[in-house]
Amino acid sequence: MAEKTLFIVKPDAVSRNLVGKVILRFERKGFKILKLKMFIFTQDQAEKFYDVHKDKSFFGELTSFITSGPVVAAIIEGNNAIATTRIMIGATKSFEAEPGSIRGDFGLGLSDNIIHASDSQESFDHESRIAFE
Ligand code: FUP
Repeated sequence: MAEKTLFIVKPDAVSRNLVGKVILRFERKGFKILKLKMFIFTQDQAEKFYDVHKDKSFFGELTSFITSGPVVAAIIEGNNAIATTRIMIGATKSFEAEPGSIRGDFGLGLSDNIIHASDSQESFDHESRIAFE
């Protein structure tokens, strides 16, 4: 079933010139890119984007990292997009993520963990509204 999801190449990956390599994974897998945008999150957008984490100890660190430089957001479409993309990005902690996953292959960080991807239809609706507003 064709489904849409959102991913965001985070500031660490953009500054390390990994945008093309990350996007390539999704094209190679068979997803179609519907929208693509480079921008810098404002503080207000970041706080809304991550509002599920607003009571967590790492919220300040998270919003300051995501606003620290340009990101590249994409909406892609394909079979089972939300769950498949989550498999492709790997575990949240890059240093524990499986080799072969995007985080497992490209990073070692936690807040600087290369890529974000929506984990449900609700988060896709919320996050894509903010990223493509
Ligand atoms: P994920 O969906 O894999 O991006 O992970 P979460 O939604 O659990 O976390 C959102 C972001 O918060 C992660 F990208 C990394 C960051 N984070 C921290 O900085 N510290 C933590 O202890 C947990 C998550």
